[in-house]
Amino acid sequence: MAGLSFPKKLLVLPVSMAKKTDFLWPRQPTWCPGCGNFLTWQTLAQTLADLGLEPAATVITYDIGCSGNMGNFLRTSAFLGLHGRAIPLAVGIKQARLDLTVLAIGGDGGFLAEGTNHLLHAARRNDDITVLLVNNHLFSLTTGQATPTTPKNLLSKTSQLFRQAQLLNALALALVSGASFVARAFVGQSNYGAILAAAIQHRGFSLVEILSPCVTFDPVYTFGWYRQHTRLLAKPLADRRQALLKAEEQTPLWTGIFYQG
Ligand SMILES: Cc1ncc(C[n+]2csc(CCOP(=O)(O)OP(=O)(O)O)c2C)c(N)n1
Ligand code: SF4
Repeated sequence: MAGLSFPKKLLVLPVSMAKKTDFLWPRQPTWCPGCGNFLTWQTLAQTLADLGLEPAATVITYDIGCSGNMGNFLRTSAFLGLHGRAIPLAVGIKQARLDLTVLAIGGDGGFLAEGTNHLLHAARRNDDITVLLVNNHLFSLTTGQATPTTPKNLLSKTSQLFRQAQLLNALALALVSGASFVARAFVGQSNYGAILAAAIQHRGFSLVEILSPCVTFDPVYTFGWYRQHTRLLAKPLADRRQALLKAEEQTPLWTGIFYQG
């Protein structure tokens, strides 16, 4: 594939003894009770510990937003950036320090509206970062305006302005841009941590679209809805084209690793 390539053999790094609790600040998050972000917070802390990573050698860059607020509750090296700009921050940090594990966390508003260009170019260049796109279908921190992923049947405060708008599909955009690892996960699925782990371990650009219910502003795409409508892929698709077709299906809504090149 085009862009940077990485040695197939993984570098052997010293394994840290850090535990899950070492990745958590001892303070209670301020998300609304029941918000999907709680599960990402807990699952990611466990995954980073399971991977033997060191909190100080793990850098997470954050967008503004409810998902971006995770930077106040996950204990790693961190940079809380501007809305839509967590990806270029992550790219810059990785370019300067190849020894660090670098992730970027942001919402569908940040990565698919304000900062879409950064997502596409990081995928195209195969930058060695992991992007966790927390899709709750809305600009939630600013109380629920429509983003490029807001389905037509979810009536947000600004839906009437965008009735004709085409939705953006994060996985499809990443796949056509050349991303070398593309996955989707629902925060409530049992192998959520395994999908995050595979993305973090992948050498090159990895994207995980995270289906994360906003229990305050989204009455449609609830935990129950996702449990009923998502289905797990048995294994990654054979090629990018097949992955693209699967990524665009809505019924069922597939989760799992779609493509790894
Ligand atoms: C450059 C810039 N534009 C707009 C805002 C206002 N703003 C702050 S949070 C936010 C919504 C965030 O939505 P999203 O990225 O989807 O994350 P969520 O809150 O849904 O997790 C917006 C529009 C900002 N802070 N900076
Ligand atoms: S507004 Fe939505 S996304 Fe934000 S903390 Fe509350 S439930 Fe979570």
